[in-house]
Amino acid sequence: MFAEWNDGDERVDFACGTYSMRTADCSVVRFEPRQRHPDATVKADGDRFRRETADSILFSSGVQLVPMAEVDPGVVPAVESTAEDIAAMRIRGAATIADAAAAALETQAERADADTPAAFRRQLRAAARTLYETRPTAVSLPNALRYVLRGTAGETVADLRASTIARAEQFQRELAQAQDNLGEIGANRLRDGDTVLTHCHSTDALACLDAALEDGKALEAIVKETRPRKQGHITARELRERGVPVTLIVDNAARRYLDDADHVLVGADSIAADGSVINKIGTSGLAVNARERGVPVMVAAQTIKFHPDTMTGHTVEIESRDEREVLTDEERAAISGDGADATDTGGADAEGRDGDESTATSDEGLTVENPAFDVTPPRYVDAIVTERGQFPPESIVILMRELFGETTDEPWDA
Ligand code: RI2
Repeated sequence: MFAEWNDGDERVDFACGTYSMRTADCSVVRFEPRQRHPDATVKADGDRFRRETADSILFSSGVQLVPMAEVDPGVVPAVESTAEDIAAMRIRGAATIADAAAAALETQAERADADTPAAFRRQLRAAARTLYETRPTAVSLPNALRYVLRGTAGETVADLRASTIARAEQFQRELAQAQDNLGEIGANRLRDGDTVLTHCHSTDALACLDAALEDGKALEAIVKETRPRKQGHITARELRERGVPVTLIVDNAARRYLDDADHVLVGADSIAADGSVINKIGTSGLAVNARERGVPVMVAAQTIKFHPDTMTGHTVEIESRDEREVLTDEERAAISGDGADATDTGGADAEGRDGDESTATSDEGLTVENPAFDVTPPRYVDAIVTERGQFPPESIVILMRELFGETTDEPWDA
Protein backbone atom coordinates (compact mmCIF):
# COMPACT_ATOMS: atom_id res chain seq x y z
CA MET A 1 0.00 0.00 0.00
CA PHE A 2 1.28 3.44 -0.79
CA ALA A 3 -0.32 6.49 0.82
CA GLU A 4 0.53 9.99 -0.37
CA TRP A 5 1.18 12.51 2.37
CA ASN A 6 -0.23 15.96 1.69
CA ASP A 7 -0.94 18.89 3.95
CA GLY A 8 -3.00 17.98 6.97
CA ASP A 9 -3.50 14.62 8.62
CA GLU A 10 -4.50 11.41 7.08
CA ARG A 11 -6.75 8.99 8.93
CA VAL A 12 -6.14 5.45 7.91
CA ASP A 13 -7.09 2.09 9.37
CA PHE A 14 -3.71 0.41 9.45
CA ALA A 15 -3.87 -3.34 9.29
CA CYS A 16 -0.71 -5.38 9.71
CA GLY A 17 1.47 -5.11 6.68
CA THR A 18 3.90 -2.81 4.99
CA TYR A 19 3.08 0.77 4.15
CA SER A 20 4.94 3.45 2.31
CA MET A 21 4.22 7.07 3.18
CA ARG A 22 5.44 10.19 1.46
CA THR A 23 5.78 13.32 3.60
CA ALA A 24 5.11 16.93 2.66
CA ASP A 25 8.78 17.46 1.89
CA CYS A 26 8.70 14.35 -0.27
CA SER A 27 10.85 12.19 1.97
CA VAL A 28 9.35 8.73 2.17
CA VAL A 29 9.33 6.12 4.89
CA ARG A 30 8.08 2.61 5.12
CA PHE A 31 6.54 1.24 8.26
CA GLU A 32 5.25 -2.13 9.32
CA PRO A 33 2.60 -2.23 12.01
CA ARG A 34 2.71 -5.57 13.78
CA GLN A 35 -0.71 -4.94 15.21
CA ARG A 36 -3.73 -3.29 13.74
CA HIS A 37 -4.05 0.44 14.48
CA PRO A 38 -7.62 1.44 13.81
CA ASP A 39 -8.28 5.04 12.94
CA ALA A 40 -4.77 6.15 13.65
CA THR A 41 -3.85 9.60 12.47
CA VAL A 42 -0.40 9.73 10.98
CA LYS A 43 1.50 12.98 11.16
CA ALA A 44 4.82 13.87 9.63
CA ASP A 45 7.37 14.64 12.29
CA GLY A 46 10.58 15.68 10.62
CA ASP A 47 11.80 12.67 8.75
CA ARG A 48 9.80 10.24 10.89
CA PHE A 49 6.13 9.60 11.36
CA ARG A 50 4.27 9.72 14.56
CA ARG A 51 1.01 7.96 15.07
CA GLU A 52 -1.80 9.51 17.05
CA THR A 53 -4.79 7.61 18.29
CA ALA A 54 -7.74 9.10 20.08
CA ASP A 55 -5.97 9.08 23.41
CA SER A 56 -2.28 8.73 22.79
CA ILE A 57 0.61 9.86 20.67
CA LEU A 58 3.16 7.20 19.93
CA PHE A 59 6.36 7.73 18.03
CA SER A 60 6.67 4.74 15.79
CA SER A 61 5.93 2.42 18.69
CA GLY A 62 5.86 -1.17 17.49
CA VAL A 63 6.75 0.18 14.11
CA GLN A 64 9.89 -0.44 12.16
CA LEU A 65 10.98 2.51 10.05
CA VAL A 66 13.11 1.89 7.01
CA PRO A 67 14.55 4.79 4.99
CA MET A 68 12.71 4.89 1.71
CA ALA A 69 15.89 5.62 -0.16
CA GLU A 70 15.89 1.82 -0.30
CA VAL A 71 12.46 1.66 -1.90
CA ASP A 72 12.80 1.67 -5.64
CA PRO A 73 9.82 2.91 -7.62
CA GLY A 74 10.73 0.28 -10.20
CA VAL A 75 9.01 -2.45 -8.15
CA VAL A 76 6.10 -3.48 -10.35
CA PRO A 77 2.56 -3.32 -8.89
CA ALA A 78 2.09 -7.08 -9.22
CA VAL A 79 4.93 -7.61 -6.74
CA GLU A 80 3.41 -5.14 -4.26
CA SER A 81 0.12 -6.97 -4.71
CA THR A 82 1.68 -10.39 -4.03
CA ALA A 83 3.40 -8.95 -0.95
CA GLU A 84 0.07 -7.65 0.34
CA ASP A 85 -1.57 -11.02 -0.31
CA ILE A 86 1.16 -12.83 1.64
CA ALA A 87 0.98 -10.35 4.54
CA ALA A 88 -2.82 -10.70 4.68
CA MET A 89 -2.54 -14.52 4.35
CA ARG A 90 -4.61 -14.63 1.18
CA ILE A 91 -1.50 -16.49 0.05
CA ARG A 92 -0.38 -18.71 2.90
CA GLY A 93 1.45 -21.92 3.73
CA ALA A 94 5.23 -21.93 3.56
CA ALA A 95 5.58 -23.76 0.23
CA THR A 96 2.81 -21.73 -1.40
CA ILE A 97 4.44 -18.50 -0.20
CA ALA A 98 7.77 -19.59 -1.71
CA ASP A 99 6.08 -20.44 -5.00
CA ALA A 100 4.29 -17.07 -5.10
CA ALA A 101 7.49 -15.18 -4.27
CA ALA A 102 9.37 -16.84 -7.13
CA ALA A 103 6.46 -16.09 -9.48
CA ALA A 104 6.49 -12.45 -8.33
CA LEU A 105 10.20 -12.10 -9.10
CA GLU A 106 9.52 -13.60 -12.51
CA THR A 107 6.84 -10.96 -13.09
CA GLN A 108 9.22 -8.26 -11.88
CA ALA A 109 11.80 -9.43 -14.41
CA GLU A 110 9.24 -9.54 -17.21
CA ARG A 111 7.82 -6.08 -16.56
CA ALA A 112 10.82 -4.12 -15.24
CA ASP A 113 11.36 -0.85 -17.08
CA ALA A 114 15.07 -0.63 -16.24
CA ASP A 115 17.26 0.41 -19.14
CA THR A 116 20.60 -0.52 -17.57
CA PRO A 117 21.76 -3.78 -15.97
CA ALA A 118 22.48 -1.95 -12.70
CA ALA A 119 18.95 -0.52 -12.59
CA PHE A 120 17.47 -3.95 -13.38
CA ARG A 121 19.38 -5.55 -10.51
CA ARG A 122 18.46 -2.71 -8.14
CA GLN A 123 14.78 -3.06 -8.97
CA LEU A 124 14.90 -6.84 -8.61
CA ARG A 125 16.54 -6.54 -5.19
CA ALA A 126 13.93 -3.98 -4.15
CA ALA A 127 11.20 -6.39 -5.25
CA ALA A 128 12.83 -9.16 -3.20
CA ARG A 129 12.91 -6.88 -0.16
CA THR A 130 9.26 -5.97 -0.58
CA LEU A 131 8.34 -9.65 -0.59
CA TYR A 132 10.73 -10.56 2.21
CA GLU A 133 9.30 -8.04 4.63
CA THR A 134 5.83 -9.60 4.63
CA ARG A 135 6.15 -12.59 6.97
CA PRO A 136 9.21 -13.21 9.13
CA THR A 137 8.87 -16.84 10.22
CA ALA A 138 8.37 -18.83 7.00
CA VAL A 139 11.99 -19.17 5.87
CA SER A 140 10.90 -20.65 2.56
CA LEU A 141 10.33 -17.04 1.50
CA PRO A 142 13.94 -15.77 1.78
CA ASN A 143 15.20 -19.17 0.62
CA ALA A 144 13.13 -18.81 -2.56
CA LEU A 145 14.29 -15.24 -3.12
CA ARG A 146 17.91 -16.23 -2.57
CA TYR A 147 17.60 -19.10 -5.04
CA VAL A 148 16.16 -16.91 -7.79
CA LEU A 149 18.53 -13.97 -7.27
CA ARG A 150 21.57 -16.24 -7.33
CA GLY A 151 20.55 -17.37 -10.80
CA THR A 152 20.28 -13.85 -12.20
CA ALA A 153 23.19 -13.49 -14.62
CA GLY A 154 24.18 -11.55 -17.71
CA GLU A 155 25.73 -8.33 -18.95
CA THR A 156 22.62 -6.91 -20.61
CA VAL A 157 19.09 -6.21 -19.40
CA ALA A 158 17.79 -8.83 -21.84
CA ASP A 159 20.11 -11.51 -20.46
CA LEU A 160 19.33 -10.58 -16.86
CA ARG A 161 15.63 -10.72 -17.61
CA ALA A 162 15.84 -14.11 -19.34
CA SER A 163 18.02 -15.69 -16.66
CA THR A 164 15.77 -14.47 -13.83
CA ILE A 165 12.67 -15.81 -15.54
CA ALA A 166 14.32 -19.17 -16.23
CA ARG A 167 15.58 -19.43 -12.66
CA ALA A 168 12.20 -18.60 -11.14
CA GLU A 169 10.52 -21.24 -13.30
CA GLN A 170 13.18 -23.78 -12.38
CA PHE A 171 12.57 -23.03 -8.70
CA GLN A 172 8.85 -23.59 -9.06
CA ARG A 173 9.37 -26.89 -10.89
CA GLU A 174 11.80 -28.14 -8.26
CA LEU A 175 9.48 -27.08 -5.45
CA ALA A 176 6.61 -29.11 -6.90
CA GLN A 177 8.88 -32.11 -7.54
CA ALA A 178 10.31 -31.93 -4.01
CA GLN A 179 6.81 -32.05 -2.56
CA ASP A 180 5.93 -35.11 -4.66
CA ASN A 181 9.12 -36.88 -3.55
CA LEU A 182 8.53 -35.94 0.08
CA GLY A 183 4.99 -37.29 -0.15
CA GLU A 184 6.17 -40.69 -1.33
CA ILE A 185 8.69 -40.92 1.50
CA GLY A 186 6.16 -39.80 4.11
CA ALA A 187 3.57 -42.27 2.82
CA ASN A 188 5.90 -45.13 3.74
CA ARG A 189 5.31 -44.28 7.41
CA LEU A 190 1.55 -44.68 7.03
CA ARG A 191 -0.13 -48.11 7.12
CA ASP A 192 -3.41 -49.21 5.68
CA GLY A 193 -6.16 -48.31 8.20
CA ASP A 194 -4.17 -45.64 10.07
CA THR A 195 -5.67 -42.54 11.61
CA VAL A 196 -3.68 -39.31 11.48
CA LEU A 197 -4.23 -36.30 13.71
CA THR A 198 -3.46 -33.03 11.90
CA HIS A 199 -2.85 -29.43 12.92
CA CYS A 200 -3.40 -26.40 10.67
CA HIS A 201 -3.09 -26.88 6.91
CA SER A 202 0.10 -28.02 5.25
CA THR A 203 0.56 -28.94 1.60
CA ASP A 204 3.64 -30.98 2.55
CA ALA A 205 1.62 -33.00 5.06
CA LEU A 206 -1.18 -33.42 2.52
CA ALA A 207 1.36 -34.73 0.00
CA CYS A 208 2.15 -37.64 2.36
CA LEU A 209 -1.53 -38.48 2.71
CA ASP A 210 -2.03 -38.19 -1.06
CA ALA A 211 0.77 -40.61 -1.80
CA ALA A 212 -0.54 -43.10 0.79
CA LEU A 213 -4.03 -42.89 -0.70
CA GLU A 214 -2.58 -43.44 -4.17
CA ASP A 215 -0.88 -46.56 -2.80
CA GLY A 216 -4.38 -47.80 -1.96
CA LYS A 217 -4.13 -47.33 1.81
CA ALA A 218 -7.33 -46.43 3.66
CA LEU A 219 -6.82 -43.52 6.04
CA GLU A 220 -8.89 -41.55 8.52
CA ALA A 221 -8.16 -38.13 9.93
CA ILE A 222 -8.78 -36.25 13.15
CA VAL A 223 -8.44 -32.60 12.22
CA LYS A 224 -7.81 -29.83 14.75
CA GLU A 225 -9.59 -26.67 13.73
CA THR A 226 -6.51 -24.57 14.64
CA ARG A 227 -7.45 -21.26 16.17
CA PRO A 228 -7.37 -18.39 15.52
CA ARG A 229 -7.77 -18.62 11.73
CA LYS A 230 -9.16 -22.16 11.64
CA GLN A 231 -6.97 -23.38 8.80
CA GLY A 232 -7.93 -26.89 9.93
CA HIS A 233 -11.12 -26.30 7.97
CA ILE A 234 -9.03 -26.19 4.78
CA THR A 235 -7.47 -29.52 5.72
CA ALA A 236 -10.89 -31.00 6.48
CA ARG A 237 -12.28 -29.81 3.14
CA GLU A 238 -9.33 -31.12 1.14
CA LEU A 239 -9.42 -34.50 2.87
CA ARG A 240 -13.14 -34.83 2.29
CA GLU A 241 -12.56 -34.03 -1.39
CA ARG A 242 -10.29 -37.10 -1.37
CA GLY A 243 -12.95 -39.20 0.35
CA VAL A 244 -11.07 -39.46 3.67
CA PRO A 245 -13.36 -39.75 6.72
CA VAL A 246 -12.72 -36.65 8.88
CA THR A 247 -13.45 -35.93 12.52
CA LEU A 248 -13.12 -32.21 13.16
CA ILE A 249 -12.28 -31.25 16.74
CA VAL A 250 -11.61 -28.02 18.63
CA ASP A 251 -7.99 -27.56 19.61
CA ASN A 252 -8.70 -28.15 23.28
CA ALA A 253 -9.96 -31.68 22.51
CA ALA A 254 -6.71 -32.87 20.96
CA ARG A 255 -5.35 -34.75 23.97
CA ARG A 256 -8.60 -36.64 24.39
CA TYR A 257 -8.44 -37.83 20.77
CA LEU A 258 -4.76 -38.77 20.71
CA ASP A 259 -5.68 -42.27 21.89
CA ASP A 260 -7.52 -42.73 18.59
CA ALA A 261 -4.57 -41.58 16.47
CA ASP A 262 -1.69 -43.60 15.01
CA HIS A 263 0.29 -40.52 13.97
CA VAL A 264 0.42 -36.81 14.52
CA LEU A 265 1.20 -35.28 11.13
CA VAL A 266 2.09 -31.60 10.78
CA GLY A 267 3.99 -29.34 8.41
CA ALA A 268 6.60 -26.72 9.24
CA ASP A 269 7.32 -23.09 8.53
CA SER A 270 10.97 -23.37 9.53
CA ILE A 271 13.30 -26.12 10.70
CA ALA A 272 16.18 -25.00 12.91
CA ALA A 273 19.67 -26.50 12.87
CA ASP A 274 19.11 -28.26 16.20
CA GLY A 275 16.05 -30.01 14.77
CA SER A 276 13.48 -27.72 16.41
CA VAL A 277 10.31 -27.38 14.40
CA ILE A 278 8.71 -23.96 14.02
CA ASN A 279 5.10 -24.45 13.03
CA LYS A 280 1.62 -23.07 13.60
CA ILE A 281 0.93 -22.09 17.20
CA GLY A 282 -0.27 -25.12 19.14
CA THR A 283 2.08 -27.61 17.51
CA SER A 284 4.42 -27.81 20.51
CA GLY A 285 1.63 -28.56 23.01
CA LEU A 286 0.26 -31.20 20.68
CA ALA A 287 3.68 -32.80 20.32
CA VAL A 288 4.26 -32.89 24.09
CA ASN A 289 0.89 -34.55 24.61
CA ALA A 290 1.56 -36.99 21.78
CA ARG A 291 4.85 -38.03 23.35
CA GLU A 292 3.09 -38.61 26.66
CA ARG A 293 0.50 -40.77 24.87
CA GLY A 294 3.09 -42.61 22.78
CA VAL A 295 1.82 -41.30 19.43
CA PRO A 296 4.65 -40.63 16.96
CA VAL A 297 5.00 -37.09 15.63
CA MET A 298 5.86 -36.78 11.97
CA VAL A 299 6.83 -33.42 10.46
CA ALA A 300 6.56 -33.04 6.68
CA ALA A 301 8.95 -30.31 5.57
CA GLN A 302 10.73 -29.81 2.27
CA THR A 303 14.31 -28.65 2.63
CA ILE A 304 13.17 -25.17 1.52
CA LYS A 305 11.94 -24.92 5.14
CA PHE A 306 15.47 -25.30 6.54
CA HIS A 307 16.52 -22.09 8.25
CA PRO A 308 20.20 -21.58 7.36
CA ASP A 309 20.73 -18.68 9.81
CA THR A 310 20.18 -21.06 12.72
CA MET A 311 23.44 -22.83 11.85
CA THR A 312 25.26 -19.70 13.03
CA GLY A 313 23.30 -19.28 16.23
CA HIS A 314 20.49 -17.01 15.06
CA THR A 315 17.03 -17.61 16.39
CA VAL A 316 13.85 -17.67 14.32
CA GLU A 317 11.62 -14.64 14.65
CA ILE A 318 8.09 -15.62 15.61
CA GLU A 319 5.50 -13.56 13.77
CA SER A 320 2.92 -11.71 15.85
CA ARG A 321 -0.29 -11.04 14.00
CA ASP A 322 -3.23 -8.69 14.28
CA GLU A 323 -5.04 -9.06 17.61
CA ARG A 324 -8.36 -8.98 15.78
CA GLU A 325 -7.69 -12.51 14.54
CA VAL A 326 -8.23 -13.46 18.20
CA LEU A 327 -10.67 -10.85 19.45
CA THR A 328 -13.06 -8.77 17.39
CA ASP A 329 -13.70 -5.15 18.27
CA GLU A 330 -17.12 -6.15 19.58
CA GLU A 331 -15.68 -8.88 21.80
CA ARG A 332 -13.01 -6.51 23.07
CA ALA A 333 -15.59 -3.87 23.90
CA ALA A 334 -17.69 -6.43 25.78
CA ILE A 335 -14.70 -7.51 27.91
CA SER A 336 -13.70 -3.93 28.60
CA GLY A 337 -17.23 -2.91 29.53
CA ASP A 338 -17.26 -0.23 26.89
CA GLY A 339 -21.02 -0.21 26.53
CA ALA A 340 -23.57 -2.97 26.11
CA ASP A 341 -23.91 -2.30 22.41
CA ALA A 342 -20.35 -2.39 21.20
CA THR A 343 -21.34 -1.51 17.69
CA ASP A 344 -22.97 1.72 18.80
CA THR A 345 -19.97 4.01 19.11
CA GLY A 346 -21.79 7.11 18.07
CA GLY A 347 -23.68 7.90 21.28
CA ALA A 348 -22.81 8.41 24.93
CA ASP A 349 -22.39 5.33 27.15
CA ALA A 350 -23.92 4.67 30.57
CA GLU A 351 -21.33 6.85 32.31
CA GLY A 352 -21.87 9.69 29.93
CA ARG A 353 -18.61 9.27 28.04
CA ASP A 354 -18.69 10.23 24.46
CA GLY A 355 -19.04 7.21 22.19
CA ASP A 356 -16.16 8.24 19.95
CA GLU A 357 -13.77 8.21 22.90
CA SER A 358 -14.84 4.79 24.21
CA THR A 359 -13.65 2.93 21.15
CA ALA A 360 -13.23 -0.80 21.19
CA THR A 361 -9.48 -0.44 21.61
CA SER A 362 -9.41 2.21 24.32
CA ASP A 363 -8.81 -0.19 27.25
CA GLU A 364 -5.04 -0.31 27.49
CA GLY A 365 -5.26 -2.72 30.42
CA LEU A 366 -6.40 -5.47 28.09
CA THR A 367 -3.63 -6.97 26.00
CA VAL A 368 -4.14 -9.58 23.31
CA GLU A 369 -1.16 -11.58 22.10
CA ASN A 370 -1.34 -13.44 18.80
CA PRO A 371 1.88 -15.30 18.03
CA ALA A 372 1.38 -17.24 14.81
CA PHE A 373 3.94 -19.97 15.50
CA ASP A 374 5.69 -21.86 18.26
CA VAL A 375 8.82 -23.97 18.62
CA THR A 376 8.68 -27.72 19.18
CA PRO A 377 11.95 -29.03 20.63
CA PRO A 378 13.49 -31.97 18.73
CA ARG A 379 12.92 -34.44 21.57
CA TYR A 380 9.17 -34.38 20.83
CA VAL A 381 9.57 -35.07 17.12
CA ASP A 382 10.03 -38.60 15.77
CA ALA A 383 10.85 -37.85 12.15
CA ILE A 384 11.30 -34.92 9.81
CA VAL A 385 10.28 -36.07 6.35
CA THR A 386 11.93 -34.22 3.47
CA GLU A 387 12.33 -34.85 -0.25
CA ARG A 388 15.82 -36.13 0.59
CA GLY A 389 14.63 -38.80 3.01
CA GLN A 390 13.36 -38.91 6.57
CA PHE A 391 15.62 -37.83 9.42
CA PRO A 392 15.65 -37.84 13.19
CA PRO A 393 15.52 -34.12 14.02
CA GLU A 394 18.91 -34.10 15.74
CA SER A 395 20.65 -35.11 12.49
CA ILE A 396 19.03 -32.50 10.28
CA VAL A 397 21.96 -30.11 10.63
CA ILE A 398 24.12 -32.41 8.50
CA LEU A 399 21.76 -32.14 5.55
CA MET A 400 21.33 -28.43 6.21
CA ARG A 401 25.08 -27.84 5.99
CA GLU A 402 25.30 -29.91 2.82
CA LEU A 403 22.56 -27.86 1.14
CA PHE A 404 23.38 -24.35 2.34
CA GLY A 405 27.05 -24.42 3.29
CA GLU A 406 27.73 -21.78 5.91
CA THR A 407 26.54 -18.77 3.92
CA THR A 408 23.44 -16.99 5.07
CA ASP A 409 23.52 -13.76 3.08
CA GLU A 410 20.37 -11.73 2.82
CA PRO A 411 18.63 -12.60 -0.46
CA TRP A 412 19.32 -9.14 -1.94
CA ASP A 413 23.05 -9.48 -1.17
CA ALA A 414 23.27 -12.41 -3.54
P1 RI2 B 1 3.12 -26.02 3.71
C1 RI2 B 1 1.41 -22.76 7.62
O1 RI2 B 1 1.58 -21.46 8.14
C2 RI2 B 1 1.24 -23.82 8.68
O2 RI2 B 1 1.94 -23.53 9.88
C3 RI2 B 1 1.81 -25.01 7.95
O3 RI2 B 1 2.15 -26.08 8.80
C4 RI2 B 1 3.00 -24.39 7.27
O4 RI2 B 1 2.53 -23.11 6.83
C5 RI2 B 1 3.59 -25.16 6.13
O5 RI2 B 1 2.71 -25.21 5.04
P2 RI2 B 1 0.58 -20.25 7.71
O6 RI2 B 1 1.12 -19.69 6.41
O7 RI2 B 1 4.36 -25.38 3.16
O8 RI2 B 1 -0.80 -20.79 7.61
O9 RI2 B 1 3.39 -27.44 4.11
O10 RI2 B 1 0.74 -19.24 8.83
O11 RI2 B 1 1.94 -25.88 2.80
